[in-house]
Amino acid sequence: MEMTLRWFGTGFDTVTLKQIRQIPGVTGIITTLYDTEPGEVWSRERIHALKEEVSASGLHISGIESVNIHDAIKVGTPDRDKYIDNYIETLENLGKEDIHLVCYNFMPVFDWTRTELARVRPDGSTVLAYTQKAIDSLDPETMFESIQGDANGAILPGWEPERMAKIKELFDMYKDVDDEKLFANLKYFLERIMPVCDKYDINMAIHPDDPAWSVFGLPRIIINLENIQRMMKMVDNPHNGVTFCAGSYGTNRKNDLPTMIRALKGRIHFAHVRNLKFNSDDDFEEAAHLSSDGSFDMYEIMKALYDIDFKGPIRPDHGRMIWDEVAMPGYGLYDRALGATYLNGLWEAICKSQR
Ligand SMILES: [Mn+2]
Repeated sequence: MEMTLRWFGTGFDTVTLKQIRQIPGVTGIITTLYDTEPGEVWSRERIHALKEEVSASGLHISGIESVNIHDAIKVGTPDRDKYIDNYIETLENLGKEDIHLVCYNFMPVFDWTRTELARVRPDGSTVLAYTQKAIDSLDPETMFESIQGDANGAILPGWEPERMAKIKELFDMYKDVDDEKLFANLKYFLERIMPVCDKYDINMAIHPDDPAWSVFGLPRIIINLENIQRMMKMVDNPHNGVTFCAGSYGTNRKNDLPTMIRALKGRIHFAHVRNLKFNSDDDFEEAAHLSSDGSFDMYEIMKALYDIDFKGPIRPDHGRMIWDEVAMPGYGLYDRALGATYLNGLWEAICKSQR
């Protein structure tokens, strides 16, 4: 595996490439063109400039998170081909710039859902949290306003104000889309992009739905092993793979994370590894990466990745806000640096004990 960190780009991220370069063992960057809209073509020039900026810091781009999918593709509207053509052009430009990993998601309306961005934990750190009770009493159209105040001024990925302004319209677009329709639209998209992925050896890594069940009555399909296997079979190409996000699949306690990892050998192209602390089955908060701070056995997760001979990029995921840092919730420097170091430590111990 290669240890990486997500970085939103100069002007969008409070963390600098110089700081990331100083986290021991982190060599790769997972990034994006944060100011592009879904459906827009990423020019080769801009991708190249981003690459140059990252290499000048002594790091390199290990993958893109994300190239977002236009709603027309997810809904399957008559104009979807135009947006798929644009997506293919973006993939081509990434391929020409020697970038071979693209993370994306196929979630309707909301990229991810939390009900709190700054829950205070016993140690005084703050974390993102979720309770089903809060969701059930929330109007999805006002959810954005209700949590935005805790965002530390950051624009949260998938929660861009322009997007949230047309939330009613978005719900309307998806009103006839159920799980089956969403699967069919994903298949259509994947079949169209696989030739360019084959040509440039680009691994597509779908990110799970977060949380891994339906919220606000919207369809959710990338939620468990059965559905991932269905997705991989319906377009059976090694470039059609997954981002194994422990914190997202782990929201559903029926998902046995190490077992899932072993079952997905060869098709996990990217890994997000983090811990959650469950207070009950439908109340969880994001913990430190350390096993004993949360509910997951992080050793078993890393051991499963080792056992499937995982060679792709891995990154610590959301961190707690600690040491008075002010940053995008989940994406500060300090706790993610601790997470990367801890995961590297587990990995070294696993490698050496297996010799
Ligand atoms: Mn993730």
